[in-house]
Amino acid sequence: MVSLIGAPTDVGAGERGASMGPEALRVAGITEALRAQGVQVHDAGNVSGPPNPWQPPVDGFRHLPEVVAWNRAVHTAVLAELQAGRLPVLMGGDHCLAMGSISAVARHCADRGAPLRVLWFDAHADFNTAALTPSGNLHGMPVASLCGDGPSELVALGGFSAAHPALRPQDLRQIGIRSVDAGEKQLVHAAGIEVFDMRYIDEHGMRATMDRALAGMAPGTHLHVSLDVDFLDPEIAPGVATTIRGGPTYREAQLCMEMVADTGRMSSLDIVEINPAFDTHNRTAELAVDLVESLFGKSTLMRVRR
Ligand code: B3U
Ligand code: MN
Ligand code: MN
Repeated sequence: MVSLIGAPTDVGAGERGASMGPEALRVAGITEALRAQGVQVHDAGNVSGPPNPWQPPVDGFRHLPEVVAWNRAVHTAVLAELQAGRLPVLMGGDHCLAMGSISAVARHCADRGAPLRVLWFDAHADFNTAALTPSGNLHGMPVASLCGDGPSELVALGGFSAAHPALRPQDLRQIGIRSVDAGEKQLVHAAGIEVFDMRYIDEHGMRATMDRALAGMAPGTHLHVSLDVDFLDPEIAPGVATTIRGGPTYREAQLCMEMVADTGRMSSLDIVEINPAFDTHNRTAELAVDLVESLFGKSTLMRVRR
């Protein structure tokens, strides 16, 4: 059973509008598409939180109290669905919300002794800190915070700490990266994160990239997918505030999702950063729904034997 959880906010972003993401996905037919795959779907509605105050950064962070409030709400909602044995799909909202969802997934895994693998599909590494961030926007910081380098209230979500963070770099794979700030790059290297950037994808192809990103999962691994739609090339996904050209094509993106589906292990999903204010005809949400269909196993059943 899949549970859809909406988190209509843009408090972590540098532009307004990602708050419309959950409704854009519903209008694009996410529920019906999942049901067509034979998946049982429960739309849990939206979590709530404070409005976007639209203020400048304070001590390196924009809207920290609001980001904390939204992430606590997301953490609670995602953890409840996992504990009920359902597969949570977090519909953002901006990518700061992954701190709430992945900390919940990590809590659930730690309580059950289950290994965790996180696939982070994004144009950005999202590994900024207060000292490094060019913007103060917390959607540029969730990976660092989940790895223990962030504001204490966010690092502590789920009972984790800087010494025992929600996410260990060795459990993370980043795919599609093509925009990383200078200091951020050093931190990503120092943390030892496995990054499949666009150059890697260009040189090796998406199939080999995903084979590597999915390799070595122990039995019982909980696979979490965090899909920032700016991962996709802006030609196909214009409804994003932070488009970066040179991303994966429609076919490459579909292959990614099909290969995730083939593992049979995906147990939670974030779909974030859809911004209808930048879109026309809800194209990006419709594309995301196509990708969700593939994540849940849609295939044309016309494979040749390999
Ligand atoms: N690295 C920049 C830009 C950015 C990161 N994530 C998004 N944009 N979506 C920053 O502000 O941290
Ligand atoms: Mn992101
Ligand atoms: Mn991004």
